[in-house]
Amino acid sequence: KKISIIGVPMDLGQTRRGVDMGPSVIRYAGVVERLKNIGYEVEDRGDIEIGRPSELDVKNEDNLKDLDVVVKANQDLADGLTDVMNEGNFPLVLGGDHSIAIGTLAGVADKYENLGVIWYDAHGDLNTGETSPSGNIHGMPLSVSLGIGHPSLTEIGGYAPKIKPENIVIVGARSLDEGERKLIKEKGIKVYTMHEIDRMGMSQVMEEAIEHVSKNTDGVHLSLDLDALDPHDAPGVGTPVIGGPSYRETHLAMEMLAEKGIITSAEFVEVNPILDTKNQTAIAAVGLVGSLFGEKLL
Ligand code: DIR
Ligand code: MN
Ligand code: MN
Ligand code: MN
Repeated sequence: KKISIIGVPMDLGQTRRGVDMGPSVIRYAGVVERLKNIGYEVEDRGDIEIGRPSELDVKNEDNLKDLDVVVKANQDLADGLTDVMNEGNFPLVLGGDHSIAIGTLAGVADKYENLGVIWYDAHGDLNTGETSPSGNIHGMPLSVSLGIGHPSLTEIGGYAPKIKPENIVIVGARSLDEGERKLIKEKGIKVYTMHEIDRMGMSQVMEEAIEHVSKNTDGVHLSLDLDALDPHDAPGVGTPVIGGPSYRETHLAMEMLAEKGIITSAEFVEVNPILDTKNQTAIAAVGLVGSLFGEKLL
């Protein structure tokens, strides 16, 4: 199967500049070569164009920063993904901050009745303008995809919702805002926090997570926020939270996904080279992409 890479140099979903260079440094770390070495045909479709607001980080009356530019880019991304899906290729999206998951899911979920989602993140990304302490749209893509939030976000792609709460699993959570906790309970969203990872180990967590997202679904999207990893292994992120899974544990998670062959689209987001050490976080991302696509030592 052919892999189509789309870069999304978006940094307006949060306020740490530099994450717009994510696609570029992940390419520099050799993502295309890595996938070709495993035997895949790969096309790099380049980057989605991101507009610039006249002034950065301005919240509108609904507590949403740079809404118009984020909406436009996500609409373009959704269209790009529709093309990739129509060609029958595997979409691999490189961020950019996590607000781009809105467009990714808008493009991907359209092709599935019941898309499963693995949200590998230190955070829940379940805020809305009402609950968000920051007004940063990168903290909202999962709720938006559930059809909860500002209509200009939830209606991207021309339909809502994109996904159902029972088809989602969040892995790696250790920072949840009050409104997010409420929504998780209300919707019954399956969450494996660091507590469960500590108790059961990553292997058992992933067994259960895979079972959960593949039960009643016809495809599974992986949305991997590099801030899910412990900051020791992934320092180049805008919102690091101590106490995360290691590179090794995350690597195992990717290998288990590869073994089961359930993933039908993926995105790797939030790599910020300005905050990184010698491109370590992009290199980690490329290692994880390799494992996700079945790379093996022997
Ligand atoms: C925080 C941070 N919960 C917010 N979210 C992040 O702004 O809503 N998500 N960093 O990955
Ligand atoms: Mn659908
Ligand atoms: Mn995060
Ligand atoms: Mn995130």
